[in-house]
Amino acid sequence: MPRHPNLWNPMNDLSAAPTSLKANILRHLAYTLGKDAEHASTYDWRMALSFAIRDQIVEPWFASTRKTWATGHKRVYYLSMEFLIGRILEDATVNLGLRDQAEEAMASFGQDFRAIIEDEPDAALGNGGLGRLAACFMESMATLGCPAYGYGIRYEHGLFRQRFEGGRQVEAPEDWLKQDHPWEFTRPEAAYVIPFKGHMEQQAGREVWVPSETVVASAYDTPVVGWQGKWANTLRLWGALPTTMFDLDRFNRGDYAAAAEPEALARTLSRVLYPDDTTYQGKELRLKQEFFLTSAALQDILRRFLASETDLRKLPDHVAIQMNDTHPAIAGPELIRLLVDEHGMPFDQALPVARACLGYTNHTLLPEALERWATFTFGNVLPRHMQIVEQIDHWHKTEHRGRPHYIGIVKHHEVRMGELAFIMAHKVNGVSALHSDLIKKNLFPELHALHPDRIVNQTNGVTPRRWLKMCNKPLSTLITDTIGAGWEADLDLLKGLEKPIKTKAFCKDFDAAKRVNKVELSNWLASHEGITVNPDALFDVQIKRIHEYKRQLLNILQTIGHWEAIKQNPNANWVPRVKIFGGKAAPGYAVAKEIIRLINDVAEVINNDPVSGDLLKVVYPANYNVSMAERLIPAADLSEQISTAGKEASGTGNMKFMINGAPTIGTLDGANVEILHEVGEENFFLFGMTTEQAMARRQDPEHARKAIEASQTLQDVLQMVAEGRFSPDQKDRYHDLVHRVWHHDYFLVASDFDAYDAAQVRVDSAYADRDNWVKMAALNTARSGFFSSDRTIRSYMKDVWNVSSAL
Ligand code: 26W
Repeated sequence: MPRHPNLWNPMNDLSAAPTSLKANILRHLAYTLGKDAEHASTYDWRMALSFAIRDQIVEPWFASTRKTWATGHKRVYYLSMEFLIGRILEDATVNLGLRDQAEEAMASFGQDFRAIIEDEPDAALGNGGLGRLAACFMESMATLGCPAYGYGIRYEHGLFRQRFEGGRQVEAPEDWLKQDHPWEFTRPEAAYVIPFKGHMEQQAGREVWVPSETVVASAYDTPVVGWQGKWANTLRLWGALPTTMFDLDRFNRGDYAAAAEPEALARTLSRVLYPDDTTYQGKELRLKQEFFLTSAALQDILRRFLASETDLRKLPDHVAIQMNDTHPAIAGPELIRLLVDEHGMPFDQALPVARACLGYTNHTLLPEALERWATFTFGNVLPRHMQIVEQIDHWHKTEHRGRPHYIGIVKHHEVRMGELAFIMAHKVNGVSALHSDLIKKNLFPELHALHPDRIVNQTNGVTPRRWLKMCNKPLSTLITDTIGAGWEADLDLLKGLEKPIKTKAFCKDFDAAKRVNKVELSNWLASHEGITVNPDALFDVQIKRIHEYKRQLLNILQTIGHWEAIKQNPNANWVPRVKIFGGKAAPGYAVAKEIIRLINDVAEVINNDPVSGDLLKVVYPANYNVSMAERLIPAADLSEQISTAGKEASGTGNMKFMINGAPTIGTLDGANVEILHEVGEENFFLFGMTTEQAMARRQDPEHARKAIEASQTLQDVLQMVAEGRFSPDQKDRYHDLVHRVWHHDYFLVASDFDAYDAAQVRVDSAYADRDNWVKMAALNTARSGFFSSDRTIRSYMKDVWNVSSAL
């Protein structure tokens, strides 16, 4: 490590420039980390830099909080079981306008800024789209000066780490809190008792809940700073602590393990994130986690309200609570319980108050992902809430007496959380135009008929600070050089690129920026995956959770067909391709895991084929996460958004690719529909059945067989897989998988195969026309303004929360 003579005594530097970032870094290195620069590791430097940057956030954070109190401004509370944040340090430096300064400071200490940034573990407190959306929303609310709190759980272990063994996914626990986490402030004074189980008793003519278990929810606050540091909000995550730490009697009797039991038991509540976003499982621990988050949040909200107000009937004037899917849908009954049991409000008054505060966002139509609790489990864990749910159900039914087939909350011995959330919310929203329509038509048609103004659409968005400014320096520099600064907070300004795109000079620069990213990714793939790829090949990327409806299978089968075509005619004018996959499967989702293994097996064979050589490579780096997405998206030429129509609620990855100048190959699903509308058909590779066509197609029980028999390519591909071409050590490995395509192809891989294959041929010829391709890519960026989460949040503020900016 190079020595810097002025470093050895940090005090000298401090006195020289007491307010500089450099001085603050050195001060933290010495006084917070207790390290001398000479002996500091990358970790020490990262911590010192993080604390120095955090210091810069504290002031806007205090100012924002003070202003909200002083003006009595309405606050938004975003309740979510998941916040998929990723790394914080670089994002914070970018938003504070300190990135270059921080880089320069670290360089002056002989430290590589990149290495320091990458030393930070991802905060992976989420599974995928829903959790990442919550993180983008937190950043946009701070940018817009919308006073807000995010409420979640401080999971000790976030989403599992994925590695591949013999091509198979193996899960390992994730450990983001193993090192100190510099971004949070422990708030032991913000603690609430969370009751569970027990029974109901009559006391003085009132029903009283006598719980048999309690834990304490204790707060940890992370400030979330918006663009240019004008506003900062709080992400408050709850950790579980025992009400009684330790059983001293047992300890004194020598029963040491049992003595620590209460602590161990309580801690399980915030121990791990459920890694399943596929199937609803009905596990008691999950219900307890959901109630733990929700009750802690609501107690905190009421405490804050009552610090300045007295009349709880005014709650909706000061408080908007958003339920991120049904996971916190117990908020309806819990808010009623707190108002009625703790604050003496009559039920008939409490219900409309609660409803006027609550909004519900639906994120999936998949029936297997919709939460329903057995009344037995629900009543056992939350006996008081079971009563309240029945009361709500009865009240709603009475309000709509005479409906021919009334849709209730409790049915067939189950509590249906979707119906509960719908009935207890004043607004219900889907996350793309198509999805919101399908909610009306297919998911809640009855409730929609009763409440025709309740369902609204709020198309998702992503934050352009993280997903362009931060992750794609070459492109964001070019944009600023071309249209000036300001687009970061007003993404519609990207429209200003349309004119320059008509010039050769701009297109050359745009292409050059993409190439820098592709070279960087190639180098990373070489060092991390040991694979050499040609940076001039077309980088074709599908990154998302592995799920049948997302159809990674369609992609890999088409890849096999393409490989076979190359082998038949290796000297033809092929466009070289690199197929990149990324994503995790839920640990219990066997079919998804089989698809992962197939992709890895296919990669093994294709990548070692001298005939196809550089014309086709398949790479699947393990452990896809937010940080990997930040690397892959800026380097992508083609965005794969190929879900079966009607199944992807929105997608947000699709928007990130568009912003970063990668055209989409995709179906008419989720927000793809709106991307197509914005970018124009000539800049989007559309294929496949519509939602209606897909539904009609399934009516024919022979649809898959017919599609396969009509496609020679698909027949050949399935034959190769079935014969074991990609599993020579176990020829029948994919026998079941191929059988399912023939006979149980619910997601219509076979029926869309030829259309997808043809769209890929269109991609190849478009890519071969370089000038036009670059133009197409650049137009994707220019027309992506709609997909900023600032637009989404503004719309929630107006249509759902009725709250204004405090800036
Ligand atoms: C109960 C198990 C469970 C857990 C999580 C079921 C379902 C989920 C989520 C609702 C799944 C999810 O992440 N949905 C995604 O939400 C994104 C943000 O709105 C959308 O862009 C994706 O299309 C949608 O799949």
